[in-house]
Amino acid sequence: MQKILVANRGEIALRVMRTARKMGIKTIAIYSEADRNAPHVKFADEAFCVGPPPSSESYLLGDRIIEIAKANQVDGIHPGYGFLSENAAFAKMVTEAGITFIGPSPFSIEVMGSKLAAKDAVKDYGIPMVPGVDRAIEDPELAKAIAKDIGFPILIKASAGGGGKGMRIVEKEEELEEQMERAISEAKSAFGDGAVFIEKYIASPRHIEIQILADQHGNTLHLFERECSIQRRHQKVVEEAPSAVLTPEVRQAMGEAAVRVAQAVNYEGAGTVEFLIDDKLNFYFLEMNTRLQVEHPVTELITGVDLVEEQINIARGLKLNFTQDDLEIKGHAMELRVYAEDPVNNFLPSVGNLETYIVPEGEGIRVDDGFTEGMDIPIYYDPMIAKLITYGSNRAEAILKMIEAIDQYKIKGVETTLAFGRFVMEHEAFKTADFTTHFVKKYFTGAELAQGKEEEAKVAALLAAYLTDENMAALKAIPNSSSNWKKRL
Ligand code: MV4
Repeated sequence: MQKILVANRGEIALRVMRTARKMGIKTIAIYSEADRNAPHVKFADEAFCVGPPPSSESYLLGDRIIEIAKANQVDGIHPGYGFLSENAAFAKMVTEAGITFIGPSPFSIEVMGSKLAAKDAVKDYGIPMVPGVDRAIEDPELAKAIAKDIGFPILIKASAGGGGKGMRIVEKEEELEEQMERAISEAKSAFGDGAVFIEKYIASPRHIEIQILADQHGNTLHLFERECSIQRRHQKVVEEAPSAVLTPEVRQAMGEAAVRVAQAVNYEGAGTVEFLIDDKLNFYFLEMNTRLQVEHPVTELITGVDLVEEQINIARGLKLNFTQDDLEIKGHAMELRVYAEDPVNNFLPSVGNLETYIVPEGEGIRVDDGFTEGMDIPIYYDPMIAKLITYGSNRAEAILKMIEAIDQYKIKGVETTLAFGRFVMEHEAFKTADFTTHFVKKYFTGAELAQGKEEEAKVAALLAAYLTDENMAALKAIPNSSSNWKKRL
């Protein structure tokens, strides 16, 4: 493999290209008109515009991307995450064009894209599942009988759903019929597939996922877990590896279960098997993500494995050059997703210009980003600016390093989730690892940060009051300073 096209943008496009370059592989970027000056375009050896800013007219145009690849002697296409990464039809088209899709087979993508098909595929592999049914339910009377059998509360899920979309909690029998009808019609309009099923609702779980690597020669390994319980409305905000609560025994059992899930669909490449765990550390298989995940760096830091390098080598047909026994967890890694959102204002998107953008540096600090100072954050895509990742010899160290890195990170021009990250890192429940997926909802209102902001504003106002008109004039003579002051006030 000598030339790779990265069918993505932003931080993940850059992250993939860095490894490709390290491996001596040439890189091709694609970009939309909104991303003309983006770092991933500048970094690549060659770059091609695929269309106007909306994803549907650019990054999602599989045909166009494959045409560019064919016209430029590309050997492999890396899809990153999001966009076309879990599109089985795209993976198939790439392969049929004689290009290597750096990811799993269309078959694996398709099976895991349907929760019901996934459950069916793994049913003979001894994987712990949430009590429930593994087929689509349409008849409300049947649903009631099943729900009574499982016990309320239950959860209705859409087979084609993802990221919590189309999920409905049902507390009692009287609500079931109406909720089911709604779930079915929602699933039809959102996914074009009205299949829904029922599971017992695990009320206060933690979200643990296992990283998998599988080569084309039958070797399937796990690279331990990531804990992603700190999320807001199904958007992950903080991830870490390892989880602070798994015992070595549960870790091994989950790792082995995840390997069997991958084997059930002849998985090839990097993948992630998602589980819920309850307060007794019982674990239940949820779904498998057939892509490189946003939070993959925390696994890289604790294992020393470059997951993109492994993806490329697997796609080339190479055998994994390590075994399960070679892998061990060393230290602890923490990741904060830095979004252009205002945590004080209900995480409202805060797009605009990165007037100041200075990233933290130092031992144990990694920043995966796709922006530079002065750039606009486009409104068309995911509002994630960067991933701030820290590493320490233990969890407390990784947390301290994160706080230090947040303090060093200087972003002006847009609101970000940096201060929210600090709130999490300093929270007693987080520090003691006593949390569930309800952490944000339970502890964060926004007022916690608003107070800090008020203080800041007061200081600025006081300072301004002391400034005479002459001082102000002097200040204005310094380029840019007056405009900065106005913004801070
Ligand atoms: C659940 C659950 C409780 N019980 N399933 C949310 C997204 C999708 N991947 C599965 N999800 C859940 N499934 C049962 N039977 C709770 C969630 C859930 C959740 C899972 C992982 C991380 C964050 C979450 C937030 C709310 C609900």
